[in-house]
Amino acid sequence: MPALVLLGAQWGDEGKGKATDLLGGSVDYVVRFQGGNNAGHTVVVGDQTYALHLLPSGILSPGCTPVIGNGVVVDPEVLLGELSALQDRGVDTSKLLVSGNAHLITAYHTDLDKVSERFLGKRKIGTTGRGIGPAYADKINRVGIRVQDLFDESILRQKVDAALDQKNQVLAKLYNRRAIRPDAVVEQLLGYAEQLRPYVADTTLVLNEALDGGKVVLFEGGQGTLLDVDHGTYPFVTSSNPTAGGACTGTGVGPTRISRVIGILKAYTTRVGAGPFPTELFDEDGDRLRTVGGERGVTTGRDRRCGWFDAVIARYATRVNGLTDFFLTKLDVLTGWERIPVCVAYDIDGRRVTELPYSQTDFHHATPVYEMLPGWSEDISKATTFEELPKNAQAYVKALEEMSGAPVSAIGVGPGRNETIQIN
Ligand code: 2SA
Ligand code: GDP
Ligand code: MG
Repeated sequence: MPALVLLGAQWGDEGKGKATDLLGGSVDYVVRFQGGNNAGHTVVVGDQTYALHLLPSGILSPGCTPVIGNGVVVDPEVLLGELSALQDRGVDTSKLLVSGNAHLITAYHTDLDKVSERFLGKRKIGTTGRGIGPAYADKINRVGIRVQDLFDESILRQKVDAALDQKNQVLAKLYNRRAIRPDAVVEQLLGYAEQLRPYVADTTLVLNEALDGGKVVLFEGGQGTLLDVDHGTYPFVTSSNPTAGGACTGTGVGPTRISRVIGILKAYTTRVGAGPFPTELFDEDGDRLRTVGGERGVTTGRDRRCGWFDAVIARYATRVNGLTDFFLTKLDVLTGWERIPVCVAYDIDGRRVTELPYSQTDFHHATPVYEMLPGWSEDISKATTFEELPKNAQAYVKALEEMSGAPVSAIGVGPGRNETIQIN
């Protein structure tokens, strides 16, 4: 198993952190390839709960090298803060590698993120306010600052000048705000340089050499397929590619190296931030999913929107990622419902549609067509084999597998490392 990808098959928060941690013991490298500290990945180890934002979840597996790839946007202050918080809890962080080509999130990116959301008003995206969109915009606009720029003061000054030139005019004219002083930005960034230096590497070379030497590399996605800037519910998306192709561009590892793409799929659906969500519930069922599932943003603390499982979305995730298998998470949260609705198709202005519509107008008009599956009332959190699950829970998993187009290879029945059923 040379390289494998693990990614979110819905709108994020499917349980990728736990799944990565589970595989952490059997892989040599865990690599983040997109996004930044907008992510919130929860890992529960024994009685300890870790919330990781920028660091790969593999940092909690002692034998594993965590890597931040070139496709990630790095807020240096957040990175150093997260490292020292883990060090305080006794976690060894010394193996971390950070790509010199990764772009930096600076204070002006976070400011711009917050200001532009405020100006969008009712039309806002509901971003995490972590500067993700503005940092990626600068990267594409070729005025981004990269990690390696921290080690060449003259280049850093030129780049910060270039980045701020246009921004200061926009800030003054459009938002009536004061100009940002390039000198102050440069001073702040230089202050991080020496602390970051030991971690910085040519991670593309490291990963390809590791693969040549027979090591196993796991690419850990942030957010989820429907938040992908190309394949998600644009414009209500994040500014990167959390789909499988992002693992290649975000690390410099070619697609021929990847032999497995695992989609993490929640047994129901959640979304945080604005945008269409056909199976969203506004009733007691939605409240119950939120409460029992603990559906609250790990980064921002926002309540997540909750709804029933949507097979149209799961099938779409199989298609755009070329998924080989699913980890089905949070099955335990569904315990106690007499009947569980599952969305098998959409009704769009009287038409029955079974594939995700590419048109935004159609998707906004989509209403779910439900099939009712029988529920179960037994506690399943102690189950360790598929056969130990109640018959109706087994049938629910089988039905989702059939509808989603790829086999289920693991089932989550609780947040802990051991609360997982492996299926061979
Ligand atoms: P951004 O900040 O530019 O990436 O926001 C754009 C959209 O992407 C959504 N997004 C997320 N959705 C789910 N989980 C995320 N991580 C945190 C978590 C979120 C939190 O694990 O709970 O704490 O609120 C995440 N990150 C970005 C975001 O809601 C926007 O819809
Ligand atoms: P991620 O962003 O995909 O890593 O997911 P988050 O950490 O944002 O949210 C998933 C939440 O569900 C976390 O609190 C996990 O501890 C928890 N979790 C993961 N798998 C399971 C499961 O199978 N059952 C239950 N009850 N909780 C789970
Ligand atoms: Mg999350």
